[in-house]
Amino acid sequence: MSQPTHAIVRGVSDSFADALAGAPPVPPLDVALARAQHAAYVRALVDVGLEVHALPADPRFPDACFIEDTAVIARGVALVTRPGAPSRQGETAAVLAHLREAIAGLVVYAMDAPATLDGGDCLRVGSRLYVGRSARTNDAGIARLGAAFGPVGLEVVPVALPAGVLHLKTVCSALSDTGILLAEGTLAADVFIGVQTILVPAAEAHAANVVVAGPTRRDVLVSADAPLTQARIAAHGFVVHPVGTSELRRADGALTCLSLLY
Ligand code: CIR
Repeated sequence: MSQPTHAIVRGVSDSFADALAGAPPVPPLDVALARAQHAAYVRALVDVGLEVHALPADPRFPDACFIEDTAVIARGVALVTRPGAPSRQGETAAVLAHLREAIAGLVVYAMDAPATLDGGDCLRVGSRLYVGRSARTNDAGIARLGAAFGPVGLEVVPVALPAGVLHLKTVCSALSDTGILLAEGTLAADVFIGVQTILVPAAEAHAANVVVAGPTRRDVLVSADAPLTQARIAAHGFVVHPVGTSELRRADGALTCLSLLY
């Protein structure tokens, strides 16, 4: 896995209380708490050595802080997506402009209807790019992903998601080029080809989504309220950085959702 040096994030909007959520949040989402958790996340990215660029929040798009869904970036290529939720499709304009203007040498592609794809459905492990076929990501989106990343040597592997799982990375994430975290009882581990799997206990399923960074890719941002998962990750020689995610989670967000790394 090449080592990311930069992160792009997007602020939590005043309209965040209207963010999409599978289960309507009761009580309503707390924008101030979400902002505080987002700020702590950005500090953790900086602490592990990433240069962070923040795009401004936009009240037209309550979910825009979940910027991961708007692009897939790997091997010098960026595919700006067409998110599966219609209310999120306008989020991509600012991301496209930033990727085109600010990152020299990046090849930037866009995605057209009828394709839809959320970045949260894309999990790169080594030279494979697993992609969840989900309520947000359709076959045309998966084909577009293959057309963008096949030429740079990434093999796209579709994965059917169980009903009720929002994104592939809702239940798993990469720890290295050869290892993943996977929430117990969600996907069969043999979906992933030749990788070592660390299981996350069902009670901490949300913590299967982590961000790996740092100069030697040994720093891992992990949900703060997941002690068993933190211990399992640490036992494999990683340095754990706990980050609070409770309010972002109530809008179905997790750690990878909040940044684009490159
Ligand atoms: C949504 O439903 O689109 C947002 N409320 C949550 C998106 C989370 N994104 C991600 O996991 N990549």
